[in-house]
Amino acid sequence: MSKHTNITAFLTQHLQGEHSVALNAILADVLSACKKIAVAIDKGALAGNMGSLASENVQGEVQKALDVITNDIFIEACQQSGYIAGMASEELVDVVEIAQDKCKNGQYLLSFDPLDGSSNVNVNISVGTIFSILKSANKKPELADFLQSGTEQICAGYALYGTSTMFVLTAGNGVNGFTLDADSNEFLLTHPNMQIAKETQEFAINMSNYRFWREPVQRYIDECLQGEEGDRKKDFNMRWVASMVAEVHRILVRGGVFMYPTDSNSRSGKLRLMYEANPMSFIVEQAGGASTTGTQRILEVQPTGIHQRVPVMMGCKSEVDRIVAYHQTKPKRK
Ligand code: AHM
Ligand code: MG
Repeated sequence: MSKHTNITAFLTQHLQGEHSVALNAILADVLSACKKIAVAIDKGALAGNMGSLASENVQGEVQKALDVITNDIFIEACQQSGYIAGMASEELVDVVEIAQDKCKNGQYLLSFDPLDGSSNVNVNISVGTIFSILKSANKKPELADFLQSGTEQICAGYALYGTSTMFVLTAGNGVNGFTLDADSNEFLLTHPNMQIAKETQEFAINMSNYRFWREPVQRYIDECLQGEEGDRKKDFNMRWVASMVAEVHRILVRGGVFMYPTDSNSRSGKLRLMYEANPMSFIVEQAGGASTTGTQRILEVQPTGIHQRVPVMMGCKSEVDRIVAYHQTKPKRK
C-alpha cells in the first residue's frame, strides 16, 4: 500500500461547498483525459504522433499532430460527467456546445489548452495541459457566458508531462500536487499545500524579445542582469523552458518569476487569458504569489474574447510587486 493519498480520496475530502459534487465528477474526467494524453505523448514517434498535419508517416498515412490528438482526447473525455455544458480550447476557433443529452447534470464551462508548450514536443522537452472551470449562467452557453474574469474560476489546474507526470490544482483553498504512479495508474498526493518562496534570485523570460518590451520590463531585467553590482545587490539566475506549465511548476517548487510581456508578433503579449494566464494566475495566487499584466491583476481582466492575449508576469509576490511599481513610475531616461 502506498503511503500517499490518491487524488480521488483527497478530492472527496478537500472539495467543499456547492460545487463539490460537480467538481468531483468533472475532475474525474479531466484526470482521465490527462492520463490518456500522457500516454500519447509518451509513445511519441512510435505512435506516429510527431507529425505536422501536412506530413505523412512511413506508411504514407497523413499524421495527426499531437495538438489535434490531445484536443480530441480532452473533448471526448470531459463529456462523461454530464456537468460540462460548453468548452473552449486553444485549438478551436469557436466554443464547443455539448449535446443536451451529454450535459444533463449542470452548467459548467471548461476552457483548456490541451498541449501547452507544444513546440517542445518534437525535441522531447516538458509540455503540459492547462484547464479552467467556470459556472455558466445558461445551460446552452454562448460565447458571452465564457467571458468572465478569472476571479470567477471555481477550479483550475494543469498536468505537467515532465520527468514524471504531475497534476496540480486549486479549487480556491490552496494548491496541491499529485504524481502519476505508473504501477497503479493513479495520481498520488506528493506536493501538499504548495507555496511559492517569498524571496527569489531566478527569473524566466524569452530574452530574444528584449527590444519589444516596455521600459519597466527592460528596467527590471536590466537590474537582474547587473547582479551584485547593480541596484538589486544580488546575482540572478535565468531559466527558459518555453513551456509555461514547466515554468510555473518550477516556480511553485523552488521560487522565481515568470514573464511573457510583449513579443515581436503581438504588442499585447503571447499568452492567452482564458486558458493560460487565468488558470495559472489562480494557482499562483493560491500558492501565495502574484500575477499581473504590469498594470492590472490578471484575474481582474475583463475578457473580450476566448482567445484574447495578455502580457503575463507571475510568481514570487515581492518581485511581481516590484514590476508593478516600475510600471507606475515615470520611465528612467537611458
Ligand atoms: P503554445 O500554447 O502555442 O504552446 O504557446 C504557449 C507557450 C508557453 O508555454 C511558453 O511560455 C511560450 O509559448 C514560449 O514562447 P516562445 O517560444 O516565444 O519563447
Ligand atoms: Mg498554450
